Amino acid sequence: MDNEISTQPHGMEDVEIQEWLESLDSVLESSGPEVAAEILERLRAHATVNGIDLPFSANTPYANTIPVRLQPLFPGDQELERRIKSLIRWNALAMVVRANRVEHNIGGHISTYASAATLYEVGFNHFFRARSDEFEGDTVYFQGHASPGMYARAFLEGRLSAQKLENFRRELKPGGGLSSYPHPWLMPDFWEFPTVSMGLSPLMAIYQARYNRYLEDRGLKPATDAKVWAFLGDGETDEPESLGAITLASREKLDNLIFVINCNLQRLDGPVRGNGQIIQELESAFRGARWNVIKVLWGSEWDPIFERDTEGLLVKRMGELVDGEYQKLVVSSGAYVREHFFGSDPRLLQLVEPLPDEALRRLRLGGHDPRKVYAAYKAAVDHKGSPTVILARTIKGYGLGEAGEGKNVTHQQKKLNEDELREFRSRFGIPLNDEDCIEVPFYRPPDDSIEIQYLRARREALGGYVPKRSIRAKPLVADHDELFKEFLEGSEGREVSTTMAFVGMLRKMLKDAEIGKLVVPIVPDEARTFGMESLFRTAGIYSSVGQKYEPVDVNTLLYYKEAKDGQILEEGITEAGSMGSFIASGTAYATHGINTIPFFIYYSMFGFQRIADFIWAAADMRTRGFMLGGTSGRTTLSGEGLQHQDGNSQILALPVPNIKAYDPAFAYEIAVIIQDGIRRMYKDGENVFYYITVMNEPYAMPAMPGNVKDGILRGMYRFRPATNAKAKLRAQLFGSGAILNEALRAQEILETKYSVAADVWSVTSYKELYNDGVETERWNRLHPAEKPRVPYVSKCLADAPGVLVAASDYLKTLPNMISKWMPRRLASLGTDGFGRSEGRTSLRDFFEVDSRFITLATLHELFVEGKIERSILDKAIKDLGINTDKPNPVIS
Ligand SMILES: Cc1ncc(C[n+]2csc(CCOP(=O)(O)OP(=O)(O)O)c2C)c(N)n1
Ligand SMILES: [Mg+2]
Repeated sequence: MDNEISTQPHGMEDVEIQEWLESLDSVLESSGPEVAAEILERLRAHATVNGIDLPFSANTPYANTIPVRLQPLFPGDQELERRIKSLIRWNALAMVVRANRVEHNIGGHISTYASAATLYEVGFNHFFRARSDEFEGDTVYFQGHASPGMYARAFLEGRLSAQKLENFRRELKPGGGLSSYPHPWLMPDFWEFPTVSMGLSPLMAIYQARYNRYLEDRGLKPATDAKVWAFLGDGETDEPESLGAITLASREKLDNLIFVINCNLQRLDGPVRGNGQIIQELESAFRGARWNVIKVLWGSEWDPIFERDTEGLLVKRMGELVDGEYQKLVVSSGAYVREHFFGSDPRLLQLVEPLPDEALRRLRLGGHDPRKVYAAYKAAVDHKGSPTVILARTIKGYGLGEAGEGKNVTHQQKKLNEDELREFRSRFGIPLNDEDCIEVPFYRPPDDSIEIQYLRARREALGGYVPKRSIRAKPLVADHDELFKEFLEGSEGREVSTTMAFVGMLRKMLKDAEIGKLVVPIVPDEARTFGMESLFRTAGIYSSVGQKYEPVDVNTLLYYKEAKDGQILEEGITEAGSMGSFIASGTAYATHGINTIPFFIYYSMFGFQRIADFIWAAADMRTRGFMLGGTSGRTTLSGEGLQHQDGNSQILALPVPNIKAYDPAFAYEIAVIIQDGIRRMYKDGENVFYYITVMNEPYAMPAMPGNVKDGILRGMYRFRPATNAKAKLRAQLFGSGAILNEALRAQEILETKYSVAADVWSVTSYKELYNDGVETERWNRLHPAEKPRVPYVSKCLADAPGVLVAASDYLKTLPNMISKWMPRRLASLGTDGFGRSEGRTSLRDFFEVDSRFITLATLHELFVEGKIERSILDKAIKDLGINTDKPNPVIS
């Protein structure tokens, strides 16, 4: 390992090394650590100048970062806190064991919390400040699998009943229960942040901390010293998202951010780095990213041993072991530890000679020692200028003994036998006798007990209970009719894309008296793609340091203006990070009591497809706001090809229950959707958010044809009826987004060339129509005695004559999923398959979604129904120039 301290390089005498070490000690004593560091730095520079090739290392030795002499006094009653913690340990274990007794395999985790209990308890008793009217409070991301510990604490606090605990993981039982993991959707008064999909919460926490600063710099909230704490597993750090944004945190000097990584050296299957050292690996990654790194490796019991070790042998030995060996030591006897750890050098053995084997076995790790943890937390909250990460060593399944402490199987341990329960009870001093304890009852001392009194007093001192979620923002009041009015009127022949139309609305919203300040445009390095550069100058790009340089384009109208109070979050090429900002912004109504309204616009293919799990977390968190999938439509985005052309996202939006997905064609449709969205989310407080696809194909935007608002919002309305409603041959054409224009062109071809009179419908949301149909069916099933309800699609088409043809720039399955509520069979055209780098005309021919193919599909349906001769079809294929031997786009 590169953190080794070599004690005898190249025959150097011990005494020489000793002299160097002693002189450093004396500098340290006489002049302090800063001078000592300065000397070392100078020595390093001197060595480099003299050609000494010093190996690069971002590591410090395998030792506690905070030396004993700088360790603050522990301010709490340590013994009492230990007893409280023991009770929480017991109840957390009881929840899981009981749940699995009632229902085999219901699951739950014991060992994660068992290893992290001290890390949380020191936080709860001394650091986590609650939200209140006066203070925004600290924000805590709890590790998902540690949830039983949070529930068990809330039980002691009197916030959760025994019945709720009894129904852990069975929230559908009478009286309710507790969700397996932190889910604001399921426990909206308790959890704030879903963390169990590993790797999401570290990134979300970083962007949360950054968003807090953004709100301050924009004057939307006062500056405070509130912290964002994120508790992670060491295994979790292998998720690319976990460390993917750490340089943003240091670049932004987010000293309001603290990561606590519970380094129990284990993940689910086994060791995180059996053959390496995860702590050292993480240290170098975070130090390299300029974080303040605090290692909490060894408990106080080690302090006197270190003190005796004047030669640095112990630190050296500690740096030698790989994690697999450490894990083995944890489960071994004191004699084994003596032989295998200290036995490598007689001088090490001498250090521990006075200690009996039992004491060696009980040498605690830093993450289990409240004094060490307190010291680290204190240093972290006091640290200025960069984020802090605490790497705390613990044992997975701490206290489970034979039932799993430190064992590879411990993560999945949900059942304990009688002996194991009794042992756990005794180890943590739970006042239950041998008989009672095997029933694993929940145990809470009376309200007037010293434990409960202490615990409550501590929380009172810190402002109340954590976690707790509440909606603190007041609803908006304005109706915004004026704001959106102009967009209902059409572009008077001017060709604009829906993206341009949206940007126009955004520009206007930014100036609005009520929502102007609250709008948060978020874009991952695509503002120019979407024609948003005009906003750079007017709204400004947020930068915590303002603009330290004269921008190269300063003489142009639309120069790249960064400002401390800039409103746009230009996130760079990170859709995940942008989503982190979207979530922080869209949940500020709860976290901060501020109704910020995020508009996150991005390349649609890099949204649901790439960061769907963040979107899922946003949904869980009841995030509000608008996501805009830009340059969408597989045949509408020309030239970009297979990777960029999106025919998927409207499908991928289907599984997210509370996202409303729209594929509008015209500016007025977007205006209606956004205006209504603001009302629903920010006035009526609905827990929905929006996905709107916008395109870059320019065309004239029509005025809204009468009041079709209801139809736009519900998913479809008749945009242009046939001129000759009495015609013999009839059809209904359904189009969405830019493809609606193809349907309109087909309408003309059909009428002029084939005497088919078609109505054209704009389908703004297949998802809305689908949900309505499914819900109607369900209601009818559950209420057979009542008059059956009719799906909206069926109502719309009840009197609509003729064949039915849909064309979409997304997969054919989108229209198909509502076809069963249509009066007749539906022919669907869509863009299944890989895109091509081509122009729109060729793409729409290739995917068979242009006006020609809509015409052909309509004629074919009429032919199938026996309404026209085949010869008409044959002629149409010729006249329309359709190559019947063309490759199948789905598989080519
Ligand atoms: C994205 C994701 N992948 C896999 C899992 C399944 N999983 C749950 S816990 C766990 C191991 C956790 O190990 P670690 O992060 O070290 O946490 P510990 O329990 O050891 O504190 C795994 C793989 C998950 N929850 N999320
Ligand atoms: Mg772990």
